[in-house]
Parts: sequence; C-alpha cells; structure tokens
Amino acid sequence: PSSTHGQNGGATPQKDFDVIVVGAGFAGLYAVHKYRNIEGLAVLGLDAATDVGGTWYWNRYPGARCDVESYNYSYSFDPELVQDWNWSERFAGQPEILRYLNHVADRYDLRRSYMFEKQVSSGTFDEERNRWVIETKDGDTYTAQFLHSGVGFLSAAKEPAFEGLQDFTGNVYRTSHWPHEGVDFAGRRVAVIGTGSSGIQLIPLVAQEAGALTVFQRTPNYATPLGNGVMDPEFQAQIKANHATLIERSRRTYAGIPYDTAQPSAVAVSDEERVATFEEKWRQGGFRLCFDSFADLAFNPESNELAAEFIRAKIRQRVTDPAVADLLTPRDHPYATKRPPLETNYYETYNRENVELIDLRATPIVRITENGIQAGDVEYEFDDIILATGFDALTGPLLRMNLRGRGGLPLAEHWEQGARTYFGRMINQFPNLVMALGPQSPSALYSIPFAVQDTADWTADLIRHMRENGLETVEPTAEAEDGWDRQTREIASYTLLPQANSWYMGANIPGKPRACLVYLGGGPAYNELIDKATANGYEGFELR
Ligand code: N01
Repeated sequence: PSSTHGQNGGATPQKDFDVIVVGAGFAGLYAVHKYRNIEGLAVLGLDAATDVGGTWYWNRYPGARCDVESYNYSYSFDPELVQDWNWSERFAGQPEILRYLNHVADRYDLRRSYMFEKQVSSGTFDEERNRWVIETKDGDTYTAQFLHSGVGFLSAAKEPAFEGLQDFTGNVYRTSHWPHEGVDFAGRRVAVIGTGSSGIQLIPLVAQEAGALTVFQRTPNYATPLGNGVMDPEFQAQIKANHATLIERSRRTYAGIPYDTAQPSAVAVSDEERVATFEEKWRQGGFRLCFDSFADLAFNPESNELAAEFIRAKIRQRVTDPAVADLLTPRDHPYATKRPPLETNYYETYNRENVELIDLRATPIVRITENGIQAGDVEYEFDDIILATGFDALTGPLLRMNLRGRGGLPLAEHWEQGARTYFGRMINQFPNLVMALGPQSPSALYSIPFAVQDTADWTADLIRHMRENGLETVEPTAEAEDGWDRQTREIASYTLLPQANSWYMGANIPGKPRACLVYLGGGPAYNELIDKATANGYEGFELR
C-alpha cells in the first residue's frame, strides 16, 4: 500500500474502480461484499472512521442500543452467518452490534477493499468519461463508474447554534461522536440537552453515575418500554430453526419486522379490548405498541389520541411528582409522528434526588456560559454538557459529500425545494449514483438490513445488465422523479406525520424544506413498485 493513502484498510494504491462504496456500516459492508462477487468488478470502500461500524462506530454513548430486536437487526443474506452468530440480548447494545459488524468484516474479508480515515469531501460526475470523481478530505482522488452511497440516514450530526458553546470551560460531549475511551461522570454536575431516542437511552445511565444531572427538554416524547432482557437460548434456537419463514413473514409487514397481529382500528373495539391490547403491547415492548396494536394509529386522529392517552397515563403513574410528570407529558404532536423512543427506566429516573428537569418551552436556552447553561434568567453550572440534539437526517449525509451531477449541478441546488429522488434510490441528473436508505425510501420505517441488502442486490443486477448490454450510464428520468416525489408527498398527507416538527419532516433543522423524507407506503408496497419497474425494463430509468 502506498503511504500517500493514509490509513489503509487493505485496499491497493489503485485510483480507478468500477464501484466506490461510501460507508462501512450495515449498508456499505454488504454493498462491498455484493459487488466484489461480480466477476471483474474493482470495488473500493471509503469511510471517515478508523474502522468498520458506521453508526455503531460513532454512537458509543452509555445506553446506545438498537431498539429493533437483535435477530431482526442482522443480515439475512447468508444462512451460515445467521446460524453462526449468537446475540446475547433481545435488543443488542452498541458494543455487541459493533462486534457483529467486525465479525462480518472478518468473515468476508471486507477490510481489504476499504480505505479508512477517508472522508469524502466532493464527488463530481465527469460526463466525458462517465465516471464519478471522488475527492477525500486528505486530498486523494479516486474514480469509479458507479457510486454507491452507504452513508446512512442519521450520520450527519446537527450542531445546534447555541451562543457561547465555545466559551464553556467544562467538557462538551456529543452522543453522535462519543469518546472511544468512555467518560467517567462519577460525582460530576452533568447537563443533557435533548430528549429524543439518544437522550432517553443515555439519561437513566448517566443519572446513576453523575453527582447531579439536569435534563433540558424542549419537546416531551412518547417513550414506551423497550422490554430488553438476556437472549433466551431456546428462543434463539427457535429463531434460527425457522429463520427463512421468519424472514418471509417480516418481509410481508409494513416495517419489515415480524409483528403481524395488529387489529384494523383502535376505535372499532370496546374500551376494554383496546386497553387490554395496549397493555399487552406495552408489556411485550419493542415497537409493538406502535406497529402491532392497531393499524390506524398513523392516520386516524381519534385512534392515535387513544394510544397517546394510554401512554400519558403511564407517565403519570411512573413519575412521582405530578408537576414533573406534567412536563414529561407530550401533548403537542400525535403519538409516533416523531420517531418513538424506547426506554428502560426513563420516567423513573425523574424520581431520583439527583435529577432535575428543565422545561425549555418555559425557559429557553439563552446561551452557554463559561460555567454552564443560561435558560431563561437562570444560569445553571455544570462540569459536563452532553448534546443529544439529533441529526440532519436523510439528506444531510448526502449533501455533506458535495456531489455534483450533470453540468456540474450541485445536489444542494437540485434539492433546494426539498429532496427529489426516484424510489429514494437514484436521482435525475446524477447518473450511476445509488443510495441505500436514501430520502423518499422507506428508510427509517423499514428494516435496515432488508433495505441495504435489497439495494445492493438490485444494483448488482443492474450493473450486470448494463455490462451485458454495453450500457454506461443509468439515471431516472425527470418525469419518474416527479412522479415519485408526488407519490411520497401524497402518501404522507394521508397520515398524521406532517403534524409534528420531526426529522422525518426535515423540521428539526432550521431552514430545511419541510416535506416528509420517508416513503410511508411501507416495505411491501415499495418493493412491489420497484420490482414492477425493474421487470418492465427499468421503467422510469434512462439507460445509455
Ligand atoms: O435525535 P432527535 P436523537 N435546543 O432528533 C432536542 C435514531 N436512534 O439522536 O424535539 C434544545 O430524536 C430535540 O428537541 P425537539 C432514531 O431513529 C436510534 O435522539 O426538536 N433542544 C430533541 O429532544 C432517532 O429518532 C436509536 O424540540 C434541542 C433532541 O434534541 C434518531 O436516531 C438510538 C435543540 C433530538 O432528538 C435521532 O435520535 C438513538 C435545541 N437547539 C437514536 N436541537 C436506536 O435505538 C435539538 N434539540 C436504534
């Protein structure tokens, strides 16, 4: 390997490839594996980190954990991999998921195709040569016919514009870039800003350690129990024995998780039946309350309010001080219109002596001071501030690569009025660029392993098809993109999701165009539409 390549996962000093895959998380690792199996294809993987893991490399905060069940948050492409790997918990923690991705990288010898510590700083489609020219922050240039984005949809951290943050003399930690060596909060005065999934996972654990913990909450959330526990060996054996059936069952569901007992409507049953169902799903944990209780929670306001009231009552039961319970109770948006966090001891944490909740609606953060945080008229003093303030979701990671399509068109310009894609997979005027988990794909509301495998499998077939037919470029037509954009917006308009200021809607980032960034038609409908277009000779795509 050439010394000019900086940190090297094993890739050769070669500069020109057939495919460049950006990212070494769930999406990128599988894409590299898949493309390498196409004969004669030269594949390069790039990642800004020092090693594989993607999200699970960076988000190492206490309590970081997947809230999709482990067996469902695993690759399914290789039955031997499924049989060989054992998960130790129902919902795996970050260290175990990172171990899993390392295991996958070792097992398929993926590092040899990667260059690490390579952050993509720009990508330009060269129309003369029909190739992507990719530059990395450290000044290297690579080219490839195809660019596969495996950058994920929650990898560009939002940097909140708090005045004075740089003046704070204590430590500032970000959940999205947590120190690898961990942090000792014992006896310290700690602030957490943000009560989304990351904050809600972290707060109970930091509270146990810190001398005093102050939580700054802007919007209360509908958090429901995760229901984690050690993996029962018998359950694991059962999953493995029936894996193929389980996958098939999962694929038939909206979110790609094998929860398929939802009843049609929360208003069509008696009060007793409804409460019994909610209680049962609450007890079972995971996303069951959200996806597996009543199918109309996402679009029937009346049904949604019944679920919301059920959760509000649980919060009141769990929090001792009624005034604190009240502050923790969400009222300004329907349930699950923001991505619902799953929790373990979250609400009980506010019963601890050393935990205080500050309502930013009543007293917004004015500035960060040398010694802490000023909210309203009060200055609170801290040793450490933790930012759990979220991400520029879906579009952020792509825009940060500074991609330019035909005629030098910047992606930021093409997306000025909002993200536009075909199937969330490709973009008009950006030929040979494929996105796993792109905006306007089911992304956040579908199984990530399924989505990333499907995208790379589909693209591998497309590349084979192009090679066999002497074709060099593929991109969706402007009409196809318009159609998909309309469809995505229309489906969203039938749901309650546009009512919340969520990252689904781009509403957590000041100035970001407001539109639903997630295709809400569900996994099965989405897959059917793509399969149909593909079978119709790549309908909506222009191949040249
Ligand atoms: O980020 P978020 P996250 N002043 O955007 C607040 C996935 N995930 O990292 O709601 C004050 O949800 C903001 O307040 P508000 C999952 O998909 C998965 O927690 O905008 N507060 C909110 O409370 C999740 O949805 C797992 O009013 C500010 C919080 O910060 C996604 O990642 C675990 C602020 C941000 O919440 C993102 O979750 C963790 C400001 N200026 C995450 N700016 C799994 O378990 C923001 N906030 C798999």
